[in-house]
Amino acid sequence: MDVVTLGETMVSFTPQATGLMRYARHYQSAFAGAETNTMTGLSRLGHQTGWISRVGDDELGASVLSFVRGEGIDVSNVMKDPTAPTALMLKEMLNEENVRVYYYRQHSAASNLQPKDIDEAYIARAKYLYITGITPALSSSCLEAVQQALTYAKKHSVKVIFDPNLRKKLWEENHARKVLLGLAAQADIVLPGVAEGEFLFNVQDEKKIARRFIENGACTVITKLGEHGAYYVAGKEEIYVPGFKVKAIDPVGAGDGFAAGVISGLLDGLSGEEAVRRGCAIGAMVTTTSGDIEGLPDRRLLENFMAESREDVS
Ligand code: KDG
Repeated sequence: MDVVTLGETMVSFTPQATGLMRYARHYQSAFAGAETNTMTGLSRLGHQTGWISRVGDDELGASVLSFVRGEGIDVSNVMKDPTAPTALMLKEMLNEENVRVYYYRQHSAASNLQPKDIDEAYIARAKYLYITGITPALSSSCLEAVQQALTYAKKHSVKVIFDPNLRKKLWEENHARKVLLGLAAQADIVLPGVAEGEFLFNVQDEKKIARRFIENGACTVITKLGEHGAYYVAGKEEIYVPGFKVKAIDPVGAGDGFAAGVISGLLDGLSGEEAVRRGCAIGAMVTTTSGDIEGLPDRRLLENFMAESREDVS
């Protein structure tokens, strides 16, 4: 296994028309979950991935399982929980710039995830453990499960990659700050956005953000700068990697695609800078389609995109 992760995957419903959702009559369904978005990106590039979770023992749980399995992600460590439902997410597109998200995930099956669901051998076999700040926000047992996975990763020298993925709707801010900083301290590589750096350290500048994460314990920090690319810091190396110019229509899922690109590059033995460049390319590609995973490329699409697209070197 190259990369394993744990987290919740939901069924998402988006009205087909823009405007207040109270008037919506037709919805499009899809799947949403930052961790499985990233595993999908990796799987499309040919990497071996695994997902640890719970889904409800219900029809939506069955659809999540077959979707994730269909993307080539190992689901042998996903349990069907008969005591709780699969979670839902609704996206209200007020207009193209203003999207509101409503979660129906409290007491969901995935929020019942427990430390005992984490199989030590499964983590030990992976090269990377990928975690985000969403799973620990779901419940105290989910937080314990993330910590258990981290403990096993450390014990077996599995590298830990952490995307803080702040979701303010899911938890109280002071608690979130404390937990996210604690997890970032144990990660080898942290992938924050500027807003998360600001939330955690009250600084906006990417150089200061990187410095604070390194003081907090990380070895490598790659700060996402949206269309402008990313700022990579590892040891004495500090590099700005430009973003790719695209016509973006939906930014959601770009960060997950970015993570997939960076991890894929590292798995392929690229330099840190080249891995981040791959991350920027996939992040940009994801924004060109509506939906979180539809723009994730296979190898051929990625190579063509990187060969043909222009980078923002301004
Ligand atoms: O990163 C995209 C995610 O926001 C989406 O797929 C849903 O995991 C999700 C969440 O918790 O918001």
